[in-house]
Amino acid sequence: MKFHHKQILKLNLNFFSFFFTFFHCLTWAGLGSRNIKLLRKRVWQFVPIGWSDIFLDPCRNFHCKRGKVCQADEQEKLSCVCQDPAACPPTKDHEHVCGTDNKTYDGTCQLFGTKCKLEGTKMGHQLHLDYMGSCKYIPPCTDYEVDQFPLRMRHWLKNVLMQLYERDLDRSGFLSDKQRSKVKKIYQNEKHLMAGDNPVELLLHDFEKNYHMYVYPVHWQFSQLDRHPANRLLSHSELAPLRASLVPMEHCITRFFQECDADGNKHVSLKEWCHCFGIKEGKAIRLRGRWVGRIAPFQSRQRVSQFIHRS
Ligand SMILES: [Ca+2]
Repeated sequence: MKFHHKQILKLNLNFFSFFFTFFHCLTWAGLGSRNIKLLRKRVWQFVPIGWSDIFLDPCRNFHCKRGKVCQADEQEKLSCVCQDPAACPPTKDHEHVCGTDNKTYDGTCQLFGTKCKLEGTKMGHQLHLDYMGSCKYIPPCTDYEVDQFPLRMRHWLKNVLMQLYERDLDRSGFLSDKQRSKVKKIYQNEKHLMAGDNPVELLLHDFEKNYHMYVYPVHWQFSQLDRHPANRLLSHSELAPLRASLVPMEHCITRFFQECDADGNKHVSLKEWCHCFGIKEGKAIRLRGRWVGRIAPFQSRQRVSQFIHRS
């Protein structure tokens, strides 16, 4: 027998009101709240799976911060308690994460559950998500590499936007109208440097020659990150999603963001961000050393799509 969705809703409401009335009648009849709870538990054993979540779960609209879960006490008073790391849902290999304690966790649930359990301790305070993926050796970032970094990253940001634009042509929803019209200008400019294995010299030359094409991607990435709250300042946790995705491929990103916070107030302002990418200052960034050879991860088109897929 097929039910129309309105009929299903009506059935659900009838079902809910029946139990609501039934349990209240029991209270009036003098049955203790403990007995009612026991009876309720027995009754719900026969309720179809999923219904109890909809009608019974008092936590359904109660939100807890990362690492915590909602719990109802005997009086159905709600509170947030630490997620038991052992009770996290199973994950796949690609969902593993590396903590700042250099331990691999099965997923963010396990990491933040562990952090919560350590709350109040130095270890808990220091534990953060370091990067996505299992822990591995991350080589230190040299002065030479950190100098190259903004060239690669702003070129990469430009190509992330290009790919979003291409995807938007097939199936809209990746970019807003305003973003689409801004990226369209870069996309249609025949001079734009394609993603690929570009030498550092070429990236620098392109940046100096086509500076205007890099301004929007740098601003765009800032606004993507500046959400909680949107205050033109990037906190450690606002930077974390980008940093955590890129560390395994770009080991300089941590040092880069640290140095970007020029006044050392633990936040990267829009001004600091732009300065780090050589934007607004008008010209290319200051060079500390001679740049030779070819560059690594950011140039790869494949890695750009991996990043888009992840985010
Ligand atoms: Ca912010």
